[in-house]
Parts: sequence; C-alpha cells; structure tokens
Amino acid sequence: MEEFMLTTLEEMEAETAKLLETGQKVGADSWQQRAKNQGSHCKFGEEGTCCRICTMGPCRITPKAPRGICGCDVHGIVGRNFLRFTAGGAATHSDHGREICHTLYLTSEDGNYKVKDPEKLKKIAAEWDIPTENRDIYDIAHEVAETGLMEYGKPFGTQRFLKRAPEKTQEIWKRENIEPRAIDREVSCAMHMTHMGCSSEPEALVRQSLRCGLSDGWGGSMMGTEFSDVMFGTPMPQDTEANLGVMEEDMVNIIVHGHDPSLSEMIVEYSEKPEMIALAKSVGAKGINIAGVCCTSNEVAMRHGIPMAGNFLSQENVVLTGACEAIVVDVQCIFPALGPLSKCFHTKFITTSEIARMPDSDFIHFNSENAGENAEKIVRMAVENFPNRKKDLVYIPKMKQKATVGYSYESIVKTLDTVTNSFVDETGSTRPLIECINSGVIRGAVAMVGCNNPKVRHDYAHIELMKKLLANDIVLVLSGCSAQAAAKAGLMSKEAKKFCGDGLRRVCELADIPPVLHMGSCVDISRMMVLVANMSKDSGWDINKMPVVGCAPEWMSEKAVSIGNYVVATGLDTYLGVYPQTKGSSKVDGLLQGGLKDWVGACYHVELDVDKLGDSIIEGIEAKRTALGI
Ligand code: BF8
Ligand code: SF4
Repeated sequence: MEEFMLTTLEEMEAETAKLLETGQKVGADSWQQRAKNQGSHCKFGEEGTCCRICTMGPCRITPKAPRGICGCDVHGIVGRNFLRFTAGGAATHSDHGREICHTLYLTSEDGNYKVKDPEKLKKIAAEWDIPTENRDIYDIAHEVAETGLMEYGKPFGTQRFLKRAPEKTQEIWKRENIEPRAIDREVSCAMHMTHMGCSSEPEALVRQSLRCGLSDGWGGSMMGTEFSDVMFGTPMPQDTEANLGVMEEDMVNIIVHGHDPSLSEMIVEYSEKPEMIALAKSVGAKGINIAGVCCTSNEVAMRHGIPMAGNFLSQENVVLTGACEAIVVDVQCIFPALGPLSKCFHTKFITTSEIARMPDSDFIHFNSENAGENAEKIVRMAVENFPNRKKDLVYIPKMKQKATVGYSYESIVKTLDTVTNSFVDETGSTRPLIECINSGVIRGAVAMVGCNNPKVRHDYAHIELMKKLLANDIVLVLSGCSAQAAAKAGLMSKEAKKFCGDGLRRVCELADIPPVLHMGSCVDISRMMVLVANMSKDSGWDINKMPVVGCAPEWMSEKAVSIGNYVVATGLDTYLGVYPQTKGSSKVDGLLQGGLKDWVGACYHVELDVDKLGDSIIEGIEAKRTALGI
C-alpha cells in the first residue's frame, strides 16, 4: 500500500500559481494582487486608535494629540472600536441563527423544510419547558421556533441556553455582570455604549464585549446550530474529500458558498433529482457535482459528505479552474471580487440573500417559502451554463484528500464511548474523553477555529500548529476554515494518526477516528461550548481549569472576535495568530491579554510566530494539568 502523505503547502501554492496564470490570461484580479496594492496598513486603523463615530472627527491619537476633540483618550477609542467590532460579529452570527429560527417556524409535513431529528427537537423543547406529550411534531417545532425568536428581543431575563453551562460558570457570568440578555439588546446596547458621548471607560467596554459575544455563542449561534440539526439532521461521521481536485472536469460543477444551510440543503436535494441529472446529460455532462467553500461547505459536508473545494482564501480558485458553472452564495465571507471574476469566465455568480447583494451577480431571492422552486431554478441555470465553458481555460488541480467529518457533540460522545470499556455509557457521556485526559494518554484538547488572512501564509499556521499539537498528544476539534485547511492537507483522514504521539494515536486507532475532529461551521463553535460544559459537569473540573483551549491562528472577521469573546468568557484561554486592532491601548490590550483572568479565569494570548504560538499552547495545557494534579 502506498504510504499516506499530506498535501504540502508548496504543492497547493504551485497549483494556485497555475490558476493565477489562467486569471492573468483573462484579465482577472486576485486577492494576492489586491493585498499587494493595499501596501502597508494604516497604523491608526491597525492599532485601533482612529475614531470616526462623530463628524467632529475622525480623530487620530498621536503623542501630540493624545485625546480626540471630545476629550476621549486612546483607551476609550480602542475599547469602543473593539466593542463595535464584536457587535458586528455577534449580530452577524445571530441573524443567521434568526433566519434558521424562521425556517424552523415554517417547517411542515409537506413543505420545503421538515423536521429530520424529532428527538433533538423534543430535547430542546423539554429544556425550555415546552410541552411535547401527545403533540404533533410540527406544533412543537413552531412553538420552539417562536420561543427561539423571542430570545432576540425579550424584555426581561437572560438567554435560555445559559442553563446548559456548569453552575460555576453561570455564577461567574452573574458575578461579572456579563450574563447575556436578549440578543438584539446586547448588540443595540453595544452600539449605544459606543455612541459619541457614552462609554469611554475600557473596563466597561470590554465587559460589554464579553456579554455581546456570549449572546452569540450561548444564544444566536447555539440556536443556529441546534435548529439546523433539527431540520437537516444531527451530523454523524461520514467520509468525504477535500481540495480543488473534488471539482469534476466532465460534470456540471456547482459551488455552494456562504453560511446558511437552508440554501445549500435545497441545492443538494435538487441536484440529485433524476430530471436534473437527465438535463445535465442532455447538455453533454456526466452529471452534477456539488462542492462547497467556507462554512456552507462545512454544513453540507457534515450532513451529506458533500466534498469541500476549499476555504476562505480558496474562493477565487474555484472560479479560476474555469470549470465552475455556478457559484451560489448566501451570506458572509463572500468576496465581492467574485462578481467581476466570474465575468472573466462562463461562471454564473448567483446571490440569493437580501443581506448580501453584490454587483455583477444574478440575484435569485431565496427564502423558506420559495426554496424548492428557486433551488430548481438555480440548478437549472448552472446546468444550462455547462455548454458555455471555455475548454481552453479549464484546469482543475489534481489535489484531493480523504476526510472523515461529522463530529457533532452527539457523535463525539457516541464514538468515544467505544474507547474505554470501563466507561461504556448507553446515553453517551464525555467520561471516556476525560479518562484519556486524566491518565495523560491525551494531554489536552485544542479547539482550532477561524479564518484565513493574507497576513498569514494561506493555511500555514493552521497546518503547522495542528502537526505540532498532534505530535504532543493533543486532540483537535475544528470548525470553520480551519477545518477545511486540515481536510485539504489530509489531516482529517484517519491515516493522519501517523502524525500523533503514541497516546493519541492509540485513541484514534481504538475509536477509529481521525486525530482532528470536524465539528462544523463557525456557528457550530456552540457545539464546542456544549462539549466543554458537559466535560466540566462529568469531570468536576471547572471549565477554566481544564486542559482545553481555543486557538484562531489566521482569523480575520468580526465574527471571529465575537467567538473569541464568548470562548474566553466561557473560561477557555484563547490563542491568536493575528493581532486584534487593540495594540494602541495598553489598558484594553492588557485586559484582553491578562486582566480578563481575574474576571472569568481565562484570557487571550497573542503570538504572531507560529512555532512560538504552538509552544505557548502546549505550555498552557501542561500548566493546567499540573494545577489539576494530573
Ligand atoms: O464563519 S472561518 S472566513 S467562512 S468567518 Fe468566514 Fe472565518 Fe471562514 Fe465561516 Ni467563520
Ligand atoms: Fe473625535 Fe470624540 Fe468624535 Fe470620536 S467621538 S470622532 S474622538 S470627537
């Protein structure tokens, strides 16, 4: 048998260079070029020291001008910018969650969307004191959805899902006054606090940043994940493939990109209809191939094994293959560049959401009511576009790797139950994992998440850190573009266990799992919160004492900061490979990288050198083990 090899970054970069040559032939732009055009970044922007929240400004802080015109100092300005950044992320994730609530509200026996996991629905209903006995499943779904929607604007109380956290964590949130109330309220409150003439006190601004983040992670995102599972199924392990080689030269290639599974689920369903496949054959294709980019890709890979073409900084590459009939997008992380780029090829760039309208696209408004009809229209449009391919521009890199995905919380506990016989538990618990950590077979766990960022060599930090951590017997749970980085390289293949230390390798063999577990999209970081919450309950260890940390080595988006804030506020130290725009304030930066420990027992750690970042993660995990006496 051939020895298993990872796909190296050099191989991926050589293929990207070839694709960029095609781009040059047709006069296409690229992020690589645009990043160069931008030159070095504005120092004020990068350090967070420019304020433009009123028209007396913009004010920029320098040694000569230490205060804005209103008298706000650098700490107030940096703090306000950080809070607004967080609010942008929390609003984005949570609005995605809200869309999912609306979709759940519209489910019906014979509608576009149905309840696929009634057990999960009933479990949530019970948690929320919604009666389930002798009720039609769709009645329950509608009441749960409506109750979920109320979480966005309820006038009193805090988020319902907070009760899932261990008591100790809930006490910390209460003590620190960061328990999230209605989700929209936390976002609005952040905007209010950062209006001209409101908060300029860094502690208050950072505190609200945590609360706003928590409303996302334990509110909007958690509902997004849970209700997606109810409608589309809770992910269970399955095999798929990743990297550009998943595109097929002789098939109609439809790329789904964005975040909301309500769109991609329908596209997948309609692409499998016999009449669509017949249509594809009638235009000379062998069939229809769906592949994904970004978090939409994670969603459909986790539930259907749909292959993953690439992550955030690969999105232009799929069009540059010349073999993409349509790139269908919903919301978030979509380059506006895809419009003009698609025009250089035969590719249809199809936008579907009023939230993400872009020039040079075909807009087909997609919502829960017209989902079936419009999914058919989109698939048809892509298929009919196949004969327009310019054959001389087609180049699909051969690279692809196997990946096993689908590790929802439920599937992790089920799978790991097989590892230690003494802890077999019918209902599933995290005890086998705790046993592995307690005995030191696994030293700890890292939740590696987040984006790509041209400030970091594409995927380098993700892949190098993963290899280093695995070799040190640290298990990885992944989501977002980090997950796709792993899958493209081959680290999500079960054969990647050869990169692990002896302990982790043994666990992978016994449980038959890859050493990096794909937990889903970025909203699915809520799955990781449920995992650590239950690990804490099952072990008796406080979350902030467990040898488990978060890491976002190539992050770029506002959403990532919202996530970081709720992960830290939940008690997990979080390691960043890109500096937040807070360097300009020793007070804000000091809180984030230290002071928060006194509030929630965890904080951020920023290190731009990948190797050193890995070392400090390992040191952090070992220090937690020592403190626990394990
Ligand atoms: O929400 S990891 S680049 S795709 S923001 Fe975007 Fe970042 Fe990717 Fe998903 Ni998450
Ligand atoms: Fe300048 Fe103050 Fe206005 Fe900001 S709020 S732009 S610091 S005057």
